[in-house]
Amino acid sequence: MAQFEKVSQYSVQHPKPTGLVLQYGTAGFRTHANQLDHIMFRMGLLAALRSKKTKSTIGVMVTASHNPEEDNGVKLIDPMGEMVTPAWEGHATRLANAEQESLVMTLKDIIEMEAVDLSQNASVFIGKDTRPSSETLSQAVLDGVSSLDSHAYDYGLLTTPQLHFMVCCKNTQFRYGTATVEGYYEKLSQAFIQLTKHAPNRTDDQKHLLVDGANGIGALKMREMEPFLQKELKISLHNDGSQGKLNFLCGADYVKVQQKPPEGIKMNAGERCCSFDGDADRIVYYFINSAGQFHLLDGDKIATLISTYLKELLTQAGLDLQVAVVQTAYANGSSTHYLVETMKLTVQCAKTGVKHLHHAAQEFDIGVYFEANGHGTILFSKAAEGRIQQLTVDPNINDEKKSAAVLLENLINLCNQTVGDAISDMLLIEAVLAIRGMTVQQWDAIYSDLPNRQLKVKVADRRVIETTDAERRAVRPAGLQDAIDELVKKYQKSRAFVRPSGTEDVVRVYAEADTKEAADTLAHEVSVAVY
Ligand code: NG1
Ligand code: ZN
Repeated sequence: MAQFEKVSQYSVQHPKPTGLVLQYGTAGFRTHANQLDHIMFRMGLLAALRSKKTKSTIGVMVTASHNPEEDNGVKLIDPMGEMVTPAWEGHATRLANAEQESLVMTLKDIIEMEAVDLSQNASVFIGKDTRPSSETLSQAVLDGVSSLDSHAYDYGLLTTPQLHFMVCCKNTQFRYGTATVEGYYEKLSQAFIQLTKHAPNRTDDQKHLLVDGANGIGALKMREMEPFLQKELKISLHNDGSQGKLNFLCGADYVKVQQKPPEGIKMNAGERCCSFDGDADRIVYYFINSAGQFHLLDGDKIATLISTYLKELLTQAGLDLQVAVVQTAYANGSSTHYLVETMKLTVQCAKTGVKHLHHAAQEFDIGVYFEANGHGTILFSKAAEGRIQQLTVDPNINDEKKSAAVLLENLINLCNQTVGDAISDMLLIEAVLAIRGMTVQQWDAIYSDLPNRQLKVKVADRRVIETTDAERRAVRPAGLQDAIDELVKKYQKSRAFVRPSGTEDVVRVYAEADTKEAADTLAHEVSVAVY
C-alpha cells in the first residue's frame, strides 16, 4: 500500500534508538529532548489515525511543561479538547516502543484493532512551547501526519490550553469559539471586561498584577493578549523569556514546591503576584506580607475562592444547581474541611492527574477541579449552561436574579472548560477578587493551610506500592499502611500517604500536621517506612 511505503520512507529520517522504551504517562511522553524525535513522528502517525477514527480534528502539543528546558514531551488531544482516551494511550506506548522494523506492522495492528478507515480524511492541529528543541520536534510530528496523507495545521507557538481550545472550537463547528489565537483572546477578554463592569471604580493598584511567565510561552501569549484586556488588568510581566532560562528558578512548579517567590521578580509587601508554568496550564498566586513572610495561594485556595463565589451567585439567581469541588489527596486538609464544613459543598477526591479530576468533575452540574499545584478549571454541564442562559433572557425575574445569571454566563465564557489554563484561571481569579472587592490577603485568610511536607523517595521498584481510596491508602506492600497509621497517630491534625509517581521514578510522600516540625518529622518517618 502506497500509504505505508511513505511511512517507511519517512520513518527512516526519524529512527528509534534500539532498545529505548518510553511510556505514555500522566502527561504524555516526557524525557530529554534528544530521545524524542521518533516519538514525535509516531505521535503524528497516531494522531492521524485517531482523527480518521473519530472523524474529528485531533491535537498534538509539543511541550514538557514545568520540566527543565533540555527536556521535551508530547500530549495528544481528543476531539472535545480533552486528554486522549486511555485505550489510545496504550496504542501510543506500543507504537512508540516498536523497533524500527516492526513499526508498520504495529501501525497496521492498531488500524485493525480500532477498525480505522484509512480512506477517511484526517486533520491534526499542532502546537509547541518555546523550548529550542520544540521547532524540530514539531516538524517530526508534521512528517508523521503527512506520511499518512493527512492534513496538519501547525499553529506554531501556543500554550497547551490554547491548543485544547482550538481543537474544541474546530470540532464544535465554532460553537465554543473561533479556532484562532485571536478568537481565544477575544472570547476570554470580552467575558473578563463584562465581569469587571460589575466592579466599577477599581483603582490602578487594584488592577495591577505581577506575572511570572516562567520564561516560557505563557509570557509570550500574555503580551499578545494584553491589548485585548483594554487596561482592565495592568500586568507587570517578569521572567518573560528575554533573559532567563525556561522554568529555571521560576514558574508555578518552582514556587509551589520551594514555597518561595521566583527569582527575577521584585515584590512589594501586599502586591498580588502569580506564576505560570512552562506551558501555561498551571497557576499559583502569592504575596509577601509587611513582615516579609511569603504566602502561597495554591490550587486549593483557587478552588475555594471560585466555588464559594459560584455558590453565592447560584443562590442569588435562585438556581438549584449542585457545585462540587474535586481535589486530590494532596489537597490541604484545611481546604477540604472549610469546603465541607463551612461551605457545605460536595467534595470529591480523585486520583492524581488532571484527566482523573476532569472525569470526576463531569459528573456534577458544576464541577470545580484543581490539583494543589494549580492545575484546574471549572466544568459546567450542558444542562446547567442551558438553565443559566435561559435565566438571562427570562422577562419574569427580578434584577438581582438577572444580574447573577449574567455574571454566571460571563464566568462560563471566561473558563477554558477543556483543560486547566493559567491565563483563563488568572482572569477568573482577578474578576472574582474585583467583583467581591477582595484583597489577596483577605482571600488568603479564608482558611489557614495546615503545615505540610512533600518528599521523594527513591526505591528499587516503585510499582511495589499499590494504593486505593484515591491514593490515600496503601494496600501493598503488606504492613506499610499499618506503619503509616501508627506514625500519623503520634501527631495532631495529621495525615500522611505514599504513592508511586506517574511522571518520575520515585515514590512520593505527603504529610501534614498542626506544626511545621510535626509535618516535617512525620514525612521523614513515613519515608523511612517506605524503604
Ligand atoms: P506525579 O509525578 O504522578 O505525582 C505530577 C503531579 C501531578 C500532575 C502530574 C502531571 C504532584 C504531587 N504531582 O504527578 O499533580 O500535575 O505531575 O504533570 O504535584
Ligand atoms: Zn503544564
